[in-house]
Amino acid sequence: MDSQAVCENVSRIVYHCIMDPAATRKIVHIDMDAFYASVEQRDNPALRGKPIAVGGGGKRGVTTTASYEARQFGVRSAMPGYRAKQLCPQLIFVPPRFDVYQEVSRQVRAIFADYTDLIEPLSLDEAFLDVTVNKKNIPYGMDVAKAIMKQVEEETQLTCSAGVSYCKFLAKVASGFKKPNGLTIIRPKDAEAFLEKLPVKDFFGVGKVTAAKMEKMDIYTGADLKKVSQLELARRFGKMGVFYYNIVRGIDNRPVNPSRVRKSLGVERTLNKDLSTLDEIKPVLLDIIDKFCERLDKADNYGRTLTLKLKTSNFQTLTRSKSKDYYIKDKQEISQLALRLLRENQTAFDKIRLIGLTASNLEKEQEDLAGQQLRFDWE
Ligand code: TTP
Ligand code: MG
Repeated sequence: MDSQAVCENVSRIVYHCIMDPAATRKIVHIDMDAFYASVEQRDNPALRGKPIAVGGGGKRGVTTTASYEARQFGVRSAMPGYRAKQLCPQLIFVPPRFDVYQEVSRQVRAIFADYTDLIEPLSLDEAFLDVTVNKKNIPYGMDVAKAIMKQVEEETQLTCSAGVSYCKFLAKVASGFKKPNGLTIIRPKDAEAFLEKLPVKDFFGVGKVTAAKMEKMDIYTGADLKKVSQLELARRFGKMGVFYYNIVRGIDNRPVNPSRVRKSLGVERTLNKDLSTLDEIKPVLLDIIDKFCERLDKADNYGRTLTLKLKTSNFQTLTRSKSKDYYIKDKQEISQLALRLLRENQTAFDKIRLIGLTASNLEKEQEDLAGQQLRFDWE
C-alpha cells in the first residue's frame, strides 16, 4: 500500500468514528448493590452483617430485596416472606422506606451528572451513562467507572457495581458479573465469546416468558441463539427476534437516551358500544386484566401502583389508583384490586366508552427494548 492509500484509509477510519458515534462509544452501567437492604443496614448499625429482607413481613408480604448475608440462604427479591423465613429462620424483616431510597437515588444521579449529562435511569438504583465525552476528560471508560464507584461510596456510604463496554447491552450484562462492588469491562474483541457462553435467561431483554420459549427451541446459551437464523427469530419473536439476533453478535447501536424512560405499562380498550352497568363492564375488565398480566409478565416489569382509567361517553376521564409497598405481580391480587377500583367508582360514571389498566412506579423504568409500542388499543 502506498502512502497515499494509507492516508486515505486513516482518514476513512477517522471519518467513520466521527460520523458513527456507535463505533467508539464508552458506556457505563451502574447498579447499586442490594440497594434497599444496604440503605437499611447503613442507617441502622444493628442490622449490619445480618441477614435482612426489606418488605415481606405480614401474611401476604413479598420481599423487595435481601442483604447479601440473606442471599447466602437463598433469599431473593420477590419471594413470599414465609418462604424467605423458611430458608433463613434468623432473617430480619425491615419495612421499606421508599422516600429514603428515592433521596439516595437522586444523590447518586447527581454524582453521575458530575461526569456526563447522558444519563438514562432504568430504575431507582441503576442507570446507563454515555461517558465517551465526559466532563472530567477521563480517557478510559474503566477509569470513569472507578471514579464514580469511589465517589458513590464516599458520598452515600453505599457500594455499587459497574459494567463498561461499547454498547448498552454489554455494559448492563457486565455490571451484574462481579457483584457486589465489582467492575467488569467487556472489550469489543471479547464480546462475542462472552455472549456465546452467557445463558439466554441472563440476556438483558429476555424475560422469563421468552427464556422459557427459547428453551423449548433448545436455545440455552448465546451460542445456541446464534445458530438460529434472523428469519426464524423474527417469525417466533417479531421485532424482538431481530433484536436478539443482533445482540448475540454484540450489535447494539441504541444510544443512551435520557428522555426515553418508561414510567408506566398498561392496556386500554375503547369499547364498541358504551357500557353502563357493572355486570356489563366486569367481563370486559376481566379480559383487560388478562392482557395486562400477559404484558407485564412478558416485559418482566411490574409496578407498585395500579390505576384504573375510565372514559365516559362525554369524554370525561376518571382515574383511580391503589399503591402497595411491593411490586404487584400476582394475577389474583391484580384482579381483586382492579375490580375493587371499579366497584368503588361505579357511581362516579355513567356511560363508559374506554377502560384502561396501568401499572406505574415500575420496577424498571426502562425504554422499550425493540422500540415497539407496549400500549395498545382495540377499537
Ligand atoms: P436490583 O438492582 O435488581 O437488586 P438489588 O439492588 O437489591 O441487588 P443487586 O446487588 O443484585 O443489584 O433492584 C434494586 C431495588 O429494587 C432492590 O433493592 C429492591 C427493588 N426491587 C423490588 O422491589 N422488587 C424486585 O422484584 C426487585 C428485583 C427489586
Ligand atoms: Mg441493584
